[in-house]
Amino acid sequence: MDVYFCGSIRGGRSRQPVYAALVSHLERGGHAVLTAHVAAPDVLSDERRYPLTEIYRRDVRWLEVCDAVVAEVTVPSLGVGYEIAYALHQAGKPVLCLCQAGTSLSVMLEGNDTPNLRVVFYHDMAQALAALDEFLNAR
Ligand code: 6K6
Repeated sequence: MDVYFCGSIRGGRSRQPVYAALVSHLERGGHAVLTAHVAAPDVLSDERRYPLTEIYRRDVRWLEVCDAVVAEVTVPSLGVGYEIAYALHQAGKPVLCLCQAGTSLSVMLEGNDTPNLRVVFYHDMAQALAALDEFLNAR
């Protein structure tokens, strides 16, 4: 599947190692991750050379063509929130949100009963990866 992976960039990079583990797992499973750069340690310096409008338009195009969206939402990010809403309500894509257990997640996600959305709180990486596999296997 073509997977659009979302993770915080300007919202804060403290979960970058988790993003990298999720993207590696997806790629090992044979999926194409359109936004693998989100998991790269140097995404900010790498992508700074592109015009911001180009980045926005490319990301929206990928949201339109992907098969599924996976968002790691532990670190709050306006961009990730925007992508989730766009994926659900403009592009009609299934969305999995993964959040570290114990995080005070926005009610706009935790209380969201949109049929195409699944929110999973995980205690460790094994749980996160199992939720990821279950979500993609159901597509
Ligand atoms: C440009 C200037 C400085 O850094 C950049 C590179 N920025 C981005 N490159 C690619 N995707 C981005 C960039 N900024 C945000 N996004 C998208 O929004 C990604 O797909 C992330 O899932 C999400 C992160 O949003 P913020 O609000 O945390 O940055």
